[in-house]
Amino acid sequence: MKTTAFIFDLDGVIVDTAKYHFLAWKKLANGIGIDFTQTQNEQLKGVSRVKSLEKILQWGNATISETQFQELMDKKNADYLGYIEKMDAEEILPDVPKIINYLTSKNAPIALGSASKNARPILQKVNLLDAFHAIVDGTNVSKAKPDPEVFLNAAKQLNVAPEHCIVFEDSQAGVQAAKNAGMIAIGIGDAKVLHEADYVFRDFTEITISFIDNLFA
Ligand code: B16
Ligand code: MG
Repeated sequence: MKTTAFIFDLDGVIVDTAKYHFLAWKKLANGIGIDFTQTQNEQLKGVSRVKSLEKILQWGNATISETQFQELMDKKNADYLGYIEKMDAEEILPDVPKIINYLTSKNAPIALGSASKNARPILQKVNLLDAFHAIVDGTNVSKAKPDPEVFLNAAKQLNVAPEHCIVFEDSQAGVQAAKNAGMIAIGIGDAKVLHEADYVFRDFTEITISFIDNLFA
C-alpha cells in the first residue's frame, strides 16, 4: 500500500482564529474610516496578511503610503497576537484531536499547511506543535493560496507524492490550492462555498473513522 499523507490548514480547520482576525481587522479598518463586516471577513479566510489589507483598502477606496501600509500591518498583527496569547487547548475545534490521534496511530505522515505567519505560536499555545511531522506556514512560502506552493512544500517535506496527499481546508482559496497541487481536498465548512473540494464536512464531528480508513485504500 502507498503511503497516504494528510495536510491540515490551521485557521478554520484546527482552531477558529477567524474570530480574532475579524476583531483585529475591524478595529484597524474602522480606525481609518472603513466599514468591515463578517461577510468581508469570510473573504479574507486563507488570504495572506498583505493581501487582506490590500482588499480592505480596496473596499474602502483608500490609498495609503507604503510606510503607513507597513504600520497598519504591524498594528493589526500586534492586536491579533493579544488574542492568541490567551489561547489554550480548549480552543482546538471538536474532534480534531480524535482524527489527528487516529492518523498518528496509523503512522500516517501529517503536516500543517497554513498561510499564517503565526502558525507556530498558535500550535504551541494549543499544545499541538509536536503533532506534525512538518510545518509549512506563511514564513516559508512566497506565493499565497490558491497557489499550491504551501501544500507542495509540505508534501516534499513529508516525502510523499502530491497525489497521495489529502488536505483539510476551510477556505475556497485553500481548496483551490490543494486541487492545483494535484491533491485530494476535504472542505471543512459550507458545501456551497467549498464546492470545488472532493468532499465537504461541516466540521470534524461529521468525519467518521471509516471515512478516514477509506482514504488509505
Ligand atoms: P497571519 P490559514 C490564514 O491562515 C487565515 O485564514 C487568514 O485569515 C490570515 O489572513 C492568514 O492566515 C495570515 O495570517 O496574519 O497570522 O500571518 O487558514 O491558511 O491557516
Ligand atoms: Mg483556513
